[in-house]
Amino acid sequence: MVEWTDFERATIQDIFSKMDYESVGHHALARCLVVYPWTQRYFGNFGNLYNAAAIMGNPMVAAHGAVVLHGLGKAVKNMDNIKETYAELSVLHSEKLHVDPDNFRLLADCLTIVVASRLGTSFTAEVQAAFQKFLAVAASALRRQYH
Ligand code: HNI
Repeated sequence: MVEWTDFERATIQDIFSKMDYESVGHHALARCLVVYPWTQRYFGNFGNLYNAAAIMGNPMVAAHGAVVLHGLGKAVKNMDNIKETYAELSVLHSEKLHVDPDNFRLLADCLTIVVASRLGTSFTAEVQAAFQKFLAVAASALRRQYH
């Protein structure tokens, strides 16, 4: 089981409690689709992803970004049991969506960048370390049902 320090727990909970899931999710997913264009292949039914402006303005990207963030919010509420919390979601991404698990890391990096830009100077190195640890644990739980 993952061990969390009091600082890590408090930091993760603080970041998510103040987060605008809709906006942060939207920007993080849009960034991922622009910066790593091969991730667009999973969203063939989302319509126009032609360029950065189209991606940002696509309402399905906005909606799905929020879904992903709410998914992460579930892990925040279950920090001691992220594996179990994500068991079904892992099966879905593996067996149904066939998402290459390397992409979890790419989306996590885009999310880190969006959160860093929102938090400004309060996103210290220690806060970043806690945040990235959390995302790494979430990504590893999402990878668990791949075989
Ligand atoms: Ni992901 C659906 C959570 C990363 C592609 N994804 C979901 C759903 C949640 C979710 C929640 C909705 C499930 C349902 O309907 O029951 N995804 C997460 C989380 C991460 C993540 C927490 C990592 C932080 N997903 C990714 C990545 C990709 C991805 C990196 C591809 C690049 N996800 C999808 C696709 C769907 C999806 C595709 C289905 C979308 C749809 O509605 O058609």
